[in-house]
Amino acid sequence: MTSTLPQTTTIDFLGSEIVPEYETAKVVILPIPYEATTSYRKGCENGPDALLEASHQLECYDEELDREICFDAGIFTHAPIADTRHGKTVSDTEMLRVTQETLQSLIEQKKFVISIGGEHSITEGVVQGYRQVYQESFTVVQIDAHGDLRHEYQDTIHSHACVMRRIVNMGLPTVQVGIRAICQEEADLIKEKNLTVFRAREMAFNLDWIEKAIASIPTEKVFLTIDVDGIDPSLIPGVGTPEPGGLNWYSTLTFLRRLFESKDVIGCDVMELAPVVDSVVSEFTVAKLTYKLIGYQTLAKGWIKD
Ligand SMILES: [Mn+2]
Repeated sequence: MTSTLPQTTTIDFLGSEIVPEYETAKVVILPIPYEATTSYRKGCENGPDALLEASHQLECYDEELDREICFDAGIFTHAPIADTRHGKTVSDTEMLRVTQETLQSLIEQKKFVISIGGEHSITEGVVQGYRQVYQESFTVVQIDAHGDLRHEYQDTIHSHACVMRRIVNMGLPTVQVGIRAICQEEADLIKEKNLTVFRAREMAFNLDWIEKAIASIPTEKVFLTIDVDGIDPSLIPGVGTPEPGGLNWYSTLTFLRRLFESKDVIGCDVMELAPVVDSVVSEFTVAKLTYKLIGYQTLAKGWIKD
């Protein structure tokens, strides 16, 4: 466990002109460019840098919140961890260990961390970091096209397709939103354990699901994991396993704002961005989504500066 300040990265969220001192930053962006088990389209190890570069095109001023949120929150970008780029090998055990330890250290320093991936299997290590610090239970709210509830996939239990099964096995409550692709094993598990699942098919035609989903969360504290393929691939085509029929932009934002207002969101991650050559739509959309998370948390926690 390190007690020194985290090393800075070469690409800062929103750009280097507005980076606060680490000590004063409420928010830490933690890039985790790890990819080992993606099974269809590859490239999510390049997600974090693409998101960070795209964030330089964001307006600091959030027109919904009527604030330059970045100056209220203070956003510090951490150096990448568990980096598999350029052919580097990081074992799943090592990725989970460094992720858990880094999260634990940042949470103990009272930072609101947004981990950016990288493949979804990383979330197991992220959530373990919160479990080291928080004694009380918290709910893992997942936005995703997929259940990620398989026990094992392609000979590993630490696959992107298994991450929510690991979390269910930790004994944490879960609420899954936007789900539209599961296998028989997952369908059986959902019934057997009576898991809370909001299916995209049932969410498509009215917005009732937003309040129902909030009401279904059994704890005050929430960890939010977003696999960006939960949102419709027409908005974010740059994912490893695209599925039609996903969440639209404004219902996603409405849900997230309600979630941050009504619950204590202790952390979040944004996973599985895999950039598409010659298109910046995906990374810009995910960068904007990340800034919206920061904005909603800033409002919810009263970080607003006069
Ligand atoms: Mn997914």
